[in-house]
Amino acid sequence: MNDMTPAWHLAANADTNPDETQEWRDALLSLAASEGPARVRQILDELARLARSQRIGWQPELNTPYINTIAVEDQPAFPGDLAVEERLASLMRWNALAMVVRANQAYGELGGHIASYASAADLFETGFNHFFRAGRQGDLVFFQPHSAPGVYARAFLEGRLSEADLLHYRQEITAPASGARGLSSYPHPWLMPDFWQFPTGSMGIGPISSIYHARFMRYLTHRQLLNCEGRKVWGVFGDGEMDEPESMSALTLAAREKLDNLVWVVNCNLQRLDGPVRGNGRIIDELEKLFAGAGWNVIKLVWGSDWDGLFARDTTGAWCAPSPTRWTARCRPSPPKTAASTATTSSARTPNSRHWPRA
Ligand SMILES: Cc1ncc(C[n+]2csc(CCOP(=O)(O)OP(=O)(O)O)c2C)c(N)n1
Repeated sequence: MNDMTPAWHLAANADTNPDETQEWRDALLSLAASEGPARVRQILDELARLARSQRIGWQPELNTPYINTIAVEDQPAFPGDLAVEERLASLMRWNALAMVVRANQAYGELGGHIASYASAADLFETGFNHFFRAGRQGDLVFFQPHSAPGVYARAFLEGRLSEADLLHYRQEITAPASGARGLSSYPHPWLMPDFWQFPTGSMGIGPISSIYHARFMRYLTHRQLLNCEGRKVWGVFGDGEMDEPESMSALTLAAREKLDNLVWVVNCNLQRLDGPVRGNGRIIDELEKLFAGAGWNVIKLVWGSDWDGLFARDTTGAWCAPSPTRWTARCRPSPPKTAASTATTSSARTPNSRHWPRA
């Protein structure tokens, strides 16, 4: 707290008995050290139940610490060649940028939101290389619309698009005259039927469609009309898109129907094309509360592995405490599994060291 802290806040959080507080802290830490986190969760649940029965009026926060949900020691070995994947991602970032800049040079009004893909490239590549499964019995993927240039850049490296195609980004009408196909600005199966599965350019439609697709796939399987077991619906969306009422409106349906065939990856790049980040809050915290409250299993990816060394030196937990007076929030377990999951991410990284264990 500093001198600017309003008086009411001080009054509400003032510790009336610091020694007693310390005793409770010590008790909890010693329980964690001797019996482990499961026992601590049990005790905290019990105390919460007791507080409710006494009408104490306390409610646990829905936020977990501002750190990655999966601890470094729980990460499996990386099932690929990280160096090669990073090199490929760099090539794609570059080609996506070159494609958009060239279109803009040819026609000044053509842009391409290159920062969207720049922030999402690693998420997409991880999906393409390790999760998304193609084919008629494969997965369904809803791509963050403004990241389309990166998907074209990948298709170019795979030989599915030519250089001439890339030279006609957002020029579908004139492209055929040059023997090329035009590339639509955003994912659009009507304009590029053999390329995109879903149109996502209209904010909010992709998220809600992904939920209903996952629901319908469940229905088909249950009615024995089509076996969709093992197939997943993936949605990569921006944090700005989460502002759309459509994005949020079916979250509880997904949880209620236990749609564990649905995974959303929310790319929290804090960009929001046409809107500022709200107040002093943290978007990852905001979204975590929303999704957890709706019954989703939230997996946060906040820090890249270059931060591991710094976290390892934080022996008191000071780094991830939400505020000095609310230390217990550090001990809250993440909510149990439910329907689907969302990962939030930032691209905070520095280029040199890599600590991710290799397969
Ligand atoms: C229904 C609708 N309203 C408005 C827009 C205009 N629009 C384009 S991008 C964008 C915000 C995108 O923010 P975010 O989802 O965070 O993506 P990023 O900034 O990473 O590209 C908006 C509102 C739109 N595409 N669709």
